Amino acid sequence: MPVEEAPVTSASEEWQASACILCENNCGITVKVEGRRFAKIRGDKAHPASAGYTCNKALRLDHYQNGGARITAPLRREHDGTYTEISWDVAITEIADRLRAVRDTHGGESIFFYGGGGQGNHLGGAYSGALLRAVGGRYRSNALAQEKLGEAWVDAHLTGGHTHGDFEHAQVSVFVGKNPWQSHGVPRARTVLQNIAKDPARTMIVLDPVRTETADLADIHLQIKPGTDAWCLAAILGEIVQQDLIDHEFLTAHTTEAEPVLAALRAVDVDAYAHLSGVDPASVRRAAQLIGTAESVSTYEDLGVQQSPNSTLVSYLNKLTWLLTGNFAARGTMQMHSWLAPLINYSLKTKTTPVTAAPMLGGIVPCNVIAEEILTDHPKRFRAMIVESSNPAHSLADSQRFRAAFDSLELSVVIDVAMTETARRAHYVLPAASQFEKWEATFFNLEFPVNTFQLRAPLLEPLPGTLAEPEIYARIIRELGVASPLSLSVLRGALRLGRKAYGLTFLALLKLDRKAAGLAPYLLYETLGPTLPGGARAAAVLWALAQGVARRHPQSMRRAGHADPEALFTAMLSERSGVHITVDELDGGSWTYVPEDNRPIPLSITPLLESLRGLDRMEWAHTSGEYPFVLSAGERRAFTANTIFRDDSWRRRDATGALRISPADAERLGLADGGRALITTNRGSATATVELNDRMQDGHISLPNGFGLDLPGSDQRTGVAPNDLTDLRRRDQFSATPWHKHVPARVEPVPHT
Ligand SMILES: Nc1nc2c(c(=O)[nH]1)N[C@H]1C(S)=C(S)[C@@H](COP(=O)(O)OP(=O)(O)OC[C@H]3O[C@@H](n4cnc5c(=O)[nH]c(N)nc54)[C@H](O)[C@@H]3O)O[C@H]1N2
Ligand SMILES: Nc1nc2c(c(=O)[nH]1)N[C@H]1C(S)=C(S)[C@@H](COP(=O)(O)OP(=O)(O)OC[C@H]3O[C@@H](n4cnc5c(=O)[nH]c(N)nc54)[C@H](O)[C@@H]3O)O[C@H]1N2
Ligand code: SF4
Ligand SMILES: [Mo]
Repeated sequence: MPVEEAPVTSASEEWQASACILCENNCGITVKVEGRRFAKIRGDKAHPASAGYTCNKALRLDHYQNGGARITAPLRREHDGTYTEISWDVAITEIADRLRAVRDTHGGESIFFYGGGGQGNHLGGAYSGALLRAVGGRYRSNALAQEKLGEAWVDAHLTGGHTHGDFEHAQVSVFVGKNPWQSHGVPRARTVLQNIAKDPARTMIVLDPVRTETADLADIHLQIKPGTDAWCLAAILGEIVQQDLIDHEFLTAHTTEAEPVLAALRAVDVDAYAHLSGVDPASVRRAAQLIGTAESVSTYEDLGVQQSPNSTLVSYLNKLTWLLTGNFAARGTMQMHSWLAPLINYSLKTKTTPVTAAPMLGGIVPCNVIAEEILTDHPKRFRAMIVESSNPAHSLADSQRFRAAFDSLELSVVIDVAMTETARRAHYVLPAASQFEKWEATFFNLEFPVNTFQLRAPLLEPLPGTLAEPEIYARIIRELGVASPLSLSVLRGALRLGRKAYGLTFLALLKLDRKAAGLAPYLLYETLGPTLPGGARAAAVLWALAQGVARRHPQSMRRAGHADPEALFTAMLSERSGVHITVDELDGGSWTYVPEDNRPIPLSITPLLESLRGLDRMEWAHTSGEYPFVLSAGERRAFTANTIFRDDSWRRRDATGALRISPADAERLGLADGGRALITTNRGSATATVELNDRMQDGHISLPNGFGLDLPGSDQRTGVAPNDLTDLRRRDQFSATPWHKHVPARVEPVPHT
């Protein structure tokens, strides 16, 4: 069946709806396109979540679309390390042949998938599972395995799923290792933060070693020593329990196993733990009093703790602050939400990785073991890797180790828009159409009580030579010849009778043929896809996801105005600025999302309670005489955006990604503002421009994320690639998430040459 062409306006007077692709908020934007340039970008007032809001970065998106470094033909790496442009047909045939060979020799499980979407694009990734199944693969990972796996495991124990704060209404808002002023994560973050700061009846508490822009707006800034959150949160919880600020009614009605938790917290020496974390016990007590007596509390934990020592324990303690005080499932408190497609598997049944037997929390291979799963002679090692929409040679801890591992693979394929650090080492590089050249969407649908979704239409024709990911996956699967032609023709036949017949046939097929279940996205793409209007073939998978919403949350879906899944699907296809997928009651509505096994919420997590009890014996400092500083390697700043922009000129400030250091440390070391410093860790060294910054405390230094790219035609990097300095062995004991924010380091002046 022919694929229709997308209706594309390449030189248009019209404002076209789309979204920003730089962080999980995906604020709606409208764009005026001139030729292939984004002449004007504005916040989209019609967007159901962002309502016209954007931060400074969205207006720079032309640097993503037209910033260079695009690839326009499939590339094959030759023996001498050079790349040859090949046709799509040749690329697909060769890749399918080589995948087949790896599968036949070592088993499909040796084929490993990494990525499947970044900050703005998850639609392609929805089809990647079909390719993995087609080759018999089981293992995959992505950036969430560098941040959220410990938190997800704690969530799986407690509420059984992801929770999100209601910062619009919370009386007390707590940010733990999170700087929403710069990094967002909270929709319309700057407005929300300013509203909290302006309102005398509302309070903000920030735990951060840096006096961030968010901390500037806070009522209480607990400026802890880096890496000591576990002690600080234990002290807050200790005070809550010891002063009996807990919500007994909530605990009795909605939780079990509280007693071991309360006993462990009664034993906490509040003053000692506050001192250990470098803060005044009086501030800790005030924070505890506020959290314990507020009408509503919402918290947000992020990389400052999720990429630091004790991260899984800290997630647990953070969640206990709102659970023990009954701040769940009510206005202003922590809420659960619907999913269109869950990003993580919230299950306690944990598989392990094939070589190092690392627990795969959330069903995902932890990033820090990937190199170890490859660089070994173990028969079950990964032999092939497919990377999509991700740049692990830059973003994984210990770049040297990852690169050695990647280079040793029998087959590596990178699907990207640009010639990234990872692409530059792959056997094959497949050029993707950009996120503004195809139908695209994210599954960052994490809001409550109104959860939204936006299917974005292409703003421009694909750059010649590029393809959208669903088409790339489909071509490889076709070449592998794994889907039964009979299934495809039965589905097409049923579809001619209408979507209802199609749905029933699909279900029957999935029951009959287990292989079909694994290939489902591909089958949808091949059958339903070509019938969708405007060339929105990639949206086929949304049809199945809409069925899932209707099955799991029928009332919430109806409250959002969709009578049935077909209506939801139609709305997703046609509303260019996005739709409400579910609507719930602020008070109590969250409980419908708590799985039965988690009702009542079991509060004890035995191994984490053991860690909590062991805090008084635990070493908190990881620095040494040789490496006396704590380096936060990868801070979000006004002009960082992961490695999505590959064009340094997008930045208006901090062009070289300065090393921030306190004025006192700088003076002691003889470093001048604007001078150069050499930063050394046990894994490498790098030089950076120095910025004296009184937001930093002594002993703590920071470098921004996303710098240090290897751009074509230049052997000069701008700024430091943070993972040249990190060590994959420094990782959480439960989730193996990296300690990017806690890298022991040394700093020295670089003499002028
Ligand atoms: N501008 C911008 N925004 C982004 C991104 C971007 O690249 N640029 N990336 C997006 C992505 S992928 C993510 S995951 C989010 C991340 O968003 P955030 O987690 O907010 O980002 P970070 O700046 O990495 O870290 C947050 C804070 O942790 C603090 N911190 C460091 N060490 C510690 C510690 O030991 N304890 C505590 N409590 N805090 C500590 C840092 O000082 C910093 O202020 O941002 C998203 N938004
Ligand atoms: N030291 C240190 N390391 C870190 C962090 C840190 O704070 N410190 N943060 C970690 C975190 S939280 C994250 S999220 C990761 C992010 O790191 P990665 O997951 O590696 O992803 P990004 O840097 O966001 O890069 C996105 C990639 O997608 C490509 N791309 C863009 N659009 C498209 C498209 O339409 N199709 C395809 N196929 N590709 C596209 C871009 O060119 C780029 O290569 O980094 C992690 N690494
Ligand atoms: S908050 Fe800023 S970076 Fe994030 S999606 Fe919105 S405009 Fe883009
Ligand atoms: Mo991230």
